[in-house]
Amino acid sequence: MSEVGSRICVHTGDITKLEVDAIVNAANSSLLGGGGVDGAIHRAAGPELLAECRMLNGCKTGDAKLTNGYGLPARYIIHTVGPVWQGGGKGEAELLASCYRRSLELAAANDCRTVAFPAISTGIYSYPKDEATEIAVATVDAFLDKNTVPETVIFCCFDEQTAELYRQVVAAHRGA
Ligand code: AR6
Repeated sequence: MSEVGSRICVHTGDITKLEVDAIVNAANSSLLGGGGVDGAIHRAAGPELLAECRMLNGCKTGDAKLTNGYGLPARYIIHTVGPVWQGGGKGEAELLASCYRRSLELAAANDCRTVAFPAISTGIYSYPKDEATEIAVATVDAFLDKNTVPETVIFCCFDEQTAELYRQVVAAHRGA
């Protein structure tokens, strides 16, 4: 992915702190908040976020919906619903790829030049990290290859171990 590779960054830290055009939320289908990164985003954005989310009528697994960022430094939040890991035979890989694709489509449609993703489905939803990271990098890589917006995608990892895994997978794609 030589040229595209330079448009992908790996960052370690809290996604709610990032000054980007959009951050992606690993939500659930109610879009009404939860634990993990979803809880952190709702706490940081404030109650107006929940009020906007209530009007969205939820979101299907693999799809995404956009809201304002409210109290966040990010202008928008793209809420996507990852699959719950059920062993791999329930279409989880395609659904996870769809989360990344649909989020990027919404980012492009709203002229977001910088977008940050958490490691969707790899926390409470138990998706194996190695496989999820491959899907995340491959799907973002393919999208950036065909689109000029977003310009930059940041994989925001909550811990250094996850960031190291992302760096390895991104490097492997760069070499491809
Ligand atoms: N910044 C960046 N990454 C984070 C943060 C943060 N502030 N907090 C957690 N992570 P999870 P899921 C990482 O469980 O597996 C919620 O209840 C975390 O270390 O947040 O898609 C929703 O409402 C992990 O690597 O999301 C759903 O019900 C990654 O974010 C359900 O959890 C995703 O972990 C979704 O589960």
